[in-house]
Amino acid sequence: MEKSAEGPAKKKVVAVVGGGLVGALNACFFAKRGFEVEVFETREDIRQAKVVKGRSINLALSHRGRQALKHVGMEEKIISQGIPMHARMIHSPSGKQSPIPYGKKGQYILSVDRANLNKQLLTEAETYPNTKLNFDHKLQDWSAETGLMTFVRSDGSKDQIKADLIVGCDGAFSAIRKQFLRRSRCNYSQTYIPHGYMELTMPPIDGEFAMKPNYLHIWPRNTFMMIALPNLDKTFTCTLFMPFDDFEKITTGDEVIEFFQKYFSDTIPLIGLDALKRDYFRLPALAMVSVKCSPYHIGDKCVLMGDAAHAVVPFYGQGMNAGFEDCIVFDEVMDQFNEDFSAVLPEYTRVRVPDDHAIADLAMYNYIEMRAHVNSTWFLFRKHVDDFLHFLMPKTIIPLYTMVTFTRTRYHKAVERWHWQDKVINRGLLFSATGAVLGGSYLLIKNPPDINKLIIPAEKLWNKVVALRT
Ligand code: FAD
Ligand code: EGU
Repeated sequence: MEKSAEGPAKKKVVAVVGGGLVGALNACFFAKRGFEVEVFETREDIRQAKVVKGRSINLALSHRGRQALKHVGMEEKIISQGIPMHARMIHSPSGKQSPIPYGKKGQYILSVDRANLNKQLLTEAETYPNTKLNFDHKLQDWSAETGLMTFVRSDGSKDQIKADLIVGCDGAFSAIRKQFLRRSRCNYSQTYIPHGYMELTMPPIDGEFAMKPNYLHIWPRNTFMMIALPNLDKTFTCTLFMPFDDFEKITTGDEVIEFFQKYFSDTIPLIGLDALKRDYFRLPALAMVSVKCSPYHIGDKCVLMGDAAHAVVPFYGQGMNAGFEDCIVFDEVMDQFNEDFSAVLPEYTRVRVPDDHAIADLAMYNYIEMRAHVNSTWFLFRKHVDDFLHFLMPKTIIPLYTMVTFTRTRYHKAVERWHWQDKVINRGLLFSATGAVLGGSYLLIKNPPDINKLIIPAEKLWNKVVALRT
């Protein structure tokens, strides 16, 4: 099923380094424009591999990611293999479950299988005759002066290849990015958080999902947190987030059970006692890193996208979504500047850096907030307050997660608006408080003994609200 690329044939060669989620999608974007696309990927073809190793089994796909898939005609196919999650399901320590919808009826996110998504995108890229996938090609080095790349293969042989444009989609530990760090006026920061994550599988019970399937299940426990997303095979993938120190404190099967008994007791019968004891020790907890850099380009030769440009901690479910949106933004700038790389690349950096940095900050902020004081009661309370304010003033107050998850509002604009909304809310509260004080003073004059009974609870409420907004 070969299809021809749109527009007149162009000879320029675009090398996409990394055939992960963003690399495979980007190959489609460039192929659609008629470039000669060469994808280079370290791993063997995952479509042939028996076991695909790597991070997280499933991911939350939301609006930004879906829009990018739509650009290359893949949205329907991918969503048909995703499981809609219309709400979060908050699990309290006692096992009580409370749903909180993501929004109105049509607003939901999708749980998608990472390996399947990656395979489908590679297969789609291959349907373009002007795309070639090169597996078992690990980028070792490249020259920013000449654009010459050196790849090593598993048999030890080397390949040297030149391209007109190099697109670095090689993930959080990008080899392409290394050349950026050697240059003057390149900014870079990387932060490992103290938490690690571990994935555990919850099998089906009697052939059915062990919990309600159309939810993002969350067990918020301050420093510990667990999240579960449904899979098509009726399992759930549970991801436990916890400080590395605490992971290491648990050394025996009995200690695992004791720990789960204390914090996630409702999941023990669902994951299974023996499976839990075994799986906890199968793989060590994995690290999470946040990476920021700028600029995203070197001259007219090279550009970074996806985790290579901005690895974010997963506490907003936006890493892949942001990387997919990178592809749309680049595509838009290509239209604007007629595919002139010397103009497109700096413009891409200019428009995209503030947004990627904003989502990196938001994800880190949410990590800190969750870790500091988010238990199940607090989580429920906060979301209900946000949703209530939205209900009262639907045009004025839009919850941050709504802007991030269900719109393509530029991430940095979403943050600006969030700060502005906070001011509006605080001012609103100030008016009410001023009103209360004035009213109170009047009452005080009229009827002195009663006022204390009125003011003391009001003050308590006010303090709660202040705590909430900071
Ligand atoms: P990667 O997926 O890392 O792909 C990079 C590719 O480059 C790989 O195939 C690799 O083999 C290849 N490569 C690396 N080095 C070289 C080299 N030298 N030469 C050639 N090839 C190379 N995001 C969401 O949107 N929603 C979620 O719910 C979500 N949940 C997450 C949960 C966890 C626990 C984690 C850790 C992340 C989560 N993310 C989520 C983030 C998401 O996984 C990443 O943002 C996404 O995978 C980035 O895609 P990428 O293609 O840029 O990088
Ligand atoms: C973490 C790991 C709930 C998948 C942030 C919400 C996540 C995901 C939330 C993982 C949370 C946290 C949001 C979505 C999503 C919530 C969101 C986090 C998917 C603010 C596979 N987060 N995640 N926020 O609102 O906007 O439901 O591993 F627990 S989806 Cl940490 Cl919307």
